[in-house]
Amino acid sequence: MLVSFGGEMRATAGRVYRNFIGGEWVGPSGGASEVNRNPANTDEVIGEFPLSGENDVEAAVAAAREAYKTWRLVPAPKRGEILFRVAELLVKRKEEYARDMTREMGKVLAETRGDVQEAIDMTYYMAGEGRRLFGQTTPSELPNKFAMSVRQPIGVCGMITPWNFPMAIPSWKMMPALVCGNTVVLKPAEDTPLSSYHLVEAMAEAGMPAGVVNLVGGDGPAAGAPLAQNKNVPVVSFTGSTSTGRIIAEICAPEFKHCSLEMGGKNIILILQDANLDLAVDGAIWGGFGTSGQRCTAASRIAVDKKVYGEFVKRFVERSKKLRVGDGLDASTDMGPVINEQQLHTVMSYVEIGKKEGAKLATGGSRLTGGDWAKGWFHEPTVFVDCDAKMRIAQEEIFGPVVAVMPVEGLEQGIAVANDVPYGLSASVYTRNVNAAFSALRDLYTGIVYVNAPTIGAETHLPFGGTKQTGNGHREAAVAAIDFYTEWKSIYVDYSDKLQRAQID
Ligand code: UN1
Repeated sequence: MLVSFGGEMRATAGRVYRNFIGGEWVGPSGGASEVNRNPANTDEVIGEFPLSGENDVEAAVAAAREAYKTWRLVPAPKRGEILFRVAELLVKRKEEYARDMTREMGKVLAETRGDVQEAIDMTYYMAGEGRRLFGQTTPSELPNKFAMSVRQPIGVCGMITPWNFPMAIPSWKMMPALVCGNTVVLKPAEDTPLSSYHLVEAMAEAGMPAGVVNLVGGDGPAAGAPLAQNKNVPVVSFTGSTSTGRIIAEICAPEFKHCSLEMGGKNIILILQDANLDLAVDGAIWGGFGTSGQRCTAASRIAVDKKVYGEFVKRFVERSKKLRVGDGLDASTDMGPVINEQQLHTVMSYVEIGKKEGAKLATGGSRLTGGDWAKGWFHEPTVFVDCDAKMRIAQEEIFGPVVAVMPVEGLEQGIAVANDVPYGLSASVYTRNVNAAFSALRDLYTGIVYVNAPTIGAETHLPFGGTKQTGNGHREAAVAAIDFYTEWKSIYVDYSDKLQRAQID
């Protein structure tokens, strides 16, 4: 079979993957598929994946709806036991899945291992929740009356996930939903279907009953939108861009669907005059260029106290220049490619915007071509210095290896700059002054704050999410996820054998 790739016709090879609906691996009803390629070497085919449409989504939702009838009644500890077995399989296959993930989306092996590990952590955590899922008991106002509230599942959850954490994020959504007794239809990012396939395969093998988890591959408009729209899907969870999140929110609004949105970020590292600069440089490199800057938590802005600005810039730029860009499977690589051609062009266009705005390009700024880079979507680690906080490169999410550095006059101005963006996911402050650290913790208006650590590296048992246009008030992970995937039911049991009237007698 020949497919068009950037105008060029190439032969496909590799395995043909299918959707997972009602416990069966089935091809998409329209028969369409797409060939996925390694962003570090586009000659390498990852596989052929389904491009599904509304019919496939309908079938998956119907299967999930049917399965919900029984799954919701399975005791939560038993649901947790299945999740525990999923985690055990992921542990066994971590290396294999991580390698496939690097081939599929480019980030270096150490990071894809971390991605699988996040899925493992979340799965074990939610397996344990099967024996908790705590409600509340509370005294009644009346004698011989018992009062409590319990969590109830909601139904079929539609999940639309991004390519940058292709196993971690689907697990953040699916595991809490499932342990609570909901069933799931997952529509993974079209750039990274393989990791979701692996995750769902492990879930099926661990004994998840048919229809409890369903996987439908495809793109946003053809498969994601019908999933969010489906009237039998009362819960929608989405991670991705703010513009797509707005569309999802609009789809969900008329039916008042439960809708959780995790969207953009413009996260800052704030470096105060007393900071340990070696530590701050390490943090800025990892936060700025980890996953090629393609994290919603990436440290894409760095504000540095003027007193240490020159020294920080010198060290940070030196280190950025030394980063080795290449294939993430190569142990000597520090930074892999960006995900695809379109993302590469977005990064390149922001470099032009930065130059036009008058930011000073201190290193990087170009696509990497030729040699080992000839067949991939590589871009240099790029640092703009002397930026103004109002510049577009310091305000807008780029989702690539581009960092904007700017001088600030102390803590107060640093916090004002930090908060003056449309997003509020993560922020970090480097200082050894306990008063400054606590002031920053209080005043940074974000969902996550770090002290003396970069903006990335959230753990699965703390709430994850952001303020302002990063989210819509919900959080993922931790007990916050249990809150999203359940509804409270308050229960009153009167054992007095007579009519007792609350608030009247
Ligand atoms: C994301 O970029 O969408 O905190 C998630 C972190 C990771 C998760 C990032 N644990 O950077």
